[in-house]
Amino acid sequence: MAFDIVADIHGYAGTLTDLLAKMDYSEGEEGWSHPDRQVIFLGDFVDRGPRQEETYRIVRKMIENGKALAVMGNHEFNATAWMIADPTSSDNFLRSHSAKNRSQHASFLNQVVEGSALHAEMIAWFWQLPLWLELDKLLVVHAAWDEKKMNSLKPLLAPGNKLTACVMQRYCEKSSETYYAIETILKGVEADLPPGASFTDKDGHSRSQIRLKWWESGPSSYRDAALMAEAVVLGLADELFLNDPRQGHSDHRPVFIGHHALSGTPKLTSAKVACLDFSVVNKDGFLCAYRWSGETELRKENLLSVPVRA
Ligand SMILES: [Mn+2]
Repeated sequence: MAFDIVADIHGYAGTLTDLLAKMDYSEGEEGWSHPDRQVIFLGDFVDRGPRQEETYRIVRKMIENGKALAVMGNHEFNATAWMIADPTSSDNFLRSHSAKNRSQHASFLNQVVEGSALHAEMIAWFWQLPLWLELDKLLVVHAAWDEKKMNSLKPLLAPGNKLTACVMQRYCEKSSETYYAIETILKGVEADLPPGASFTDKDGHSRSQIRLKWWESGPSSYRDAALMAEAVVLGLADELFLNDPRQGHSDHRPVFIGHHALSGTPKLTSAKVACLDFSVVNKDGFLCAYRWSGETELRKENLLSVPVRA
């Protein structure tokens, strides 16, 4: 099977259909399809963008008609946790309904109407998304492939690597193995900057942690180890970092990830790991895909992208 792996969409349904059309998919009675290829979506269908319900409908229809596969992103996980009662937390929900969390989720809650039947339907569908896909010749996960952490989750997951109430409950304990496993898989591997160092993210928040190229290992500077937008990377120290959480990656299969909000013209991350998230949420961002046809070494000519449109 040949797959077109598509990055984080965040409600940009028009940009998604631009990308599908560019890859010679067409829309028929059964939704978008290609005669001999399938899409694999990397998650993060919702939050931020203008047409979140439509994005959900396009993706869901493709999956139900056997034209696509998908994994869960951290935004679907957070949307699910937002709805789960947690009597032990200060405001009774697994994901706190704090002002900060509500503002991050506001465009979704407004577009689907919080508490509506559509809201419940979408959350029920999010539960069905696998946390990762391990195929014969390729690996797909939203942010980081970590076999040890995946193995720790497997006994707690439903068949097909899907969330369960048990996983959600254990995730509540912020020091649990389950919490760290979910955080790594869906949000990536992070390291602290040197004491006193920080950068400002796109929402204006000061950050003292960077996201890492988790598949590498060995001595590295903060700058070389970071998997982040270019403007952030160039501002990082060119000195070796300590307390390195990276474990390398030995699986021979290529890995596709999203999540890391890279900037600039889409380019291939490496021959074995491709991050396809080029920030569709930015006005100069791109929605990016990789057209995979069985190769074990990824090739830059198989990357394809379209500029964002509302
Ligand atoms: Mn994400």
